[in-house]
Amino acid sequence: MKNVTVGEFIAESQNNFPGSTGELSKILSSIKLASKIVSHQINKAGLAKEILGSSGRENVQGEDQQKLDVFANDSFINALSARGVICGVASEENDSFVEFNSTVNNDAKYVVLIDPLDGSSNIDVNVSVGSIFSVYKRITDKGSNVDIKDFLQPGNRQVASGYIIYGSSTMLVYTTGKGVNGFTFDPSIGVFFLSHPDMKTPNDGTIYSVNEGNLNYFKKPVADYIKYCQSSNKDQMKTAYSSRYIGSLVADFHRNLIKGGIYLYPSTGTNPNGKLRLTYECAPLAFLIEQAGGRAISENQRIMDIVPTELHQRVPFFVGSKNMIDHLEENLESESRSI
Ligand code: P6P
Repeated sequence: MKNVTVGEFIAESQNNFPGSTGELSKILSSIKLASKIVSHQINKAGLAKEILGSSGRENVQGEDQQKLDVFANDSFINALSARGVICGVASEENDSFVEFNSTVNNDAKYVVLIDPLDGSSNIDVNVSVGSIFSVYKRITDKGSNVDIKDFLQPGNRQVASGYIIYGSSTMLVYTTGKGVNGFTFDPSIGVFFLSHPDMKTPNDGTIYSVNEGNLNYFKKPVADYIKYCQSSNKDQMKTAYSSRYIGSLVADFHRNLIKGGIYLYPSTGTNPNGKLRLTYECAPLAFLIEQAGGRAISENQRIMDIVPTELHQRVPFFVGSKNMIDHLEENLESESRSI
């Protein structure tokens, strides 16, 4: 495979969109820049104690905001605002959306939603973390101020989504609706190279990723599915499943995307609507997994069809290999029929 950089790939892909004006390409380039900056900080975190640990503040979720959460959030928002191609950003780290109120930005046609650094509490223990992004066309008029309704669109209206995983290597994985491609960062020359072209997730898998400590709080259909995964009854000729849960969504998602598997964050006692946020975590990953041949559902519908009612809305989230999601969905549907 010729060493294609992500910049070259974006430029070549732009030809897939007749009449495109290059704005989406500029957004992806902004995200690429921010991911390099964040990756650099994360990779030296263990040596630069001053960027580790808590910022002493809480985010809108009431979660302890890590210093690197703030750094990542600022890095993405600054990079995205600098190119004049989006009119606003919504972030896990901000109570409401951020307007870029310049004339140039108000004329822009896109909005971006981000989880700038998911799983950041894992950084102090050197576990992989990630950034997640989602891109929509605004629905308000060009030239007007961006509005909350621009950010509360169903996932099936996304024009692009992706993530960056800061792991043993830094990777950018994204889709613009024409398949999923993965790029690995070469820090020696500061370039992302195409390393995983046209990613497809296996229809089946033997990995299930869930916090089994919450098992007693899960609804019966979900608990029954997990018990099925835990069983390895040879009489049923069922392949033994493996439990793999890193506690870092992007890392668990990335492994399962490549190897096959299912990630579950159901509703629990402490999180009756689940823990993960629909707009900047579940919907972008749902777009990616569907483009790679997998599925993403909540308890009773496709993630991409849910119309958000609020920016930080949480939903139960099940994502991964098609056949595994189909099996879980059968459990959920038979339960709802029996009620
Ligand atoms: P729990 C990290 O806080 C996160 O949002 C995801 O990255 C991760 O999958 C999940 O929460 C872990 O949550 O409740 O199992 O610790």
